[in-house]
Amino acid sequence: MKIYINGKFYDRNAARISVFDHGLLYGDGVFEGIRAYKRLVFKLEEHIDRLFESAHTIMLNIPLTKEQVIKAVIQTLKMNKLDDAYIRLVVTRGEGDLGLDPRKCLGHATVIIIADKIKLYPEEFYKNGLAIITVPTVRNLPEALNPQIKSLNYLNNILAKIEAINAGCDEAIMLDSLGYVAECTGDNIFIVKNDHLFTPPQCMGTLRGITRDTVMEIAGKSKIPVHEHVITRHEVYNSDECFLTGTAAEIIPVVKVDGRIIGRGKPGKLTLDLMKKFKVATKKEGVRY
Ligand code: PXG
Repeated sequence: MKIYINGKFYDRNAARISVFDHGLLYGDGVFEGIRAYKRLVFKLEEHIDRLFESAHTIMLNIPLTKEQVIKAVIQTLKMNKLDDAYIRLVVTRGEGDLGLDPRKCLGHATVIIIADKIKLYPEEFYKNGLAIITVPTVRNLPEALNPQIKSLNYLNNILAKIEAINAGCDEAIMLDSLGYVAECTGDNIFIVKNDHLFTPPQCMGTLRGITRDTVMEIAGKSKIPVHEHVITRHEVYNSDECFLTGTAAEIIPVVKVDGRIIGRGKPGKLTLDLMKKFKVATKKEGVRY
């Protein structure tokens, strides 16, 4: 495996960064998770745009243009001879001193690209659906640390993930500070009611997921009405169908939430149809390498 760090490729064991890197010391940095399917990088421009937006908000200067980042991603995929891959793109503030002050970082962000094989949820979950719970850890407040920033500080999500794991679940619904549904620890959430799709709006502490956008686009083309709307737990419990979306998970059906059976307790018709259409999109769309 060859890993890209600041323009050079290193073997896995030689790919190292400084212990003074503020990405490590403070979670001061941003990242993206991207997928490639059969030598097509899915929604690459969208991921790069989001990376640059995250960086812009935290005033982190990425020392490459968008085109150069795209080139580096492609180069990393080719170097590793991967047809299908999960790409982790990380930009940290770089090496500084033992203080928060980002001005002390050497003025050069650390850019890392790792391309590896993807490990999906077990196939049975796509067939039979996931059981998830809501957890006590509330999603970061948009007015404190906006979830739109895909920062290296994922402790909010990790705390929720730990609560899910302790309860024997693989994913968890995180609520906002008022108790409305925000999103899951690494996925967005959708519900279906009377053939309409609903998902929380960004202002609820919901990341504008690229898979979420893709699902909304597919639904639009299929004439399925989509609403970005406040969602309560009651509405989730009484939905006809529920599913999660994310780059790693793609579209995964949910059949139980907090012990309540969703719909008929099996992946719903609309969910299965969207899963099929999403698969088709990943096979024909993307940047070829
Ligand atoms: N919400 C959150 C909080 C995320 O981190 C998504 C939604 C889905 O967004 P995309 O753009 O991927 O459709 C994410 C992204 C993992 C993992 O290991 C997942 C993400 C990030 C980091 C790791 O499952 N998901």
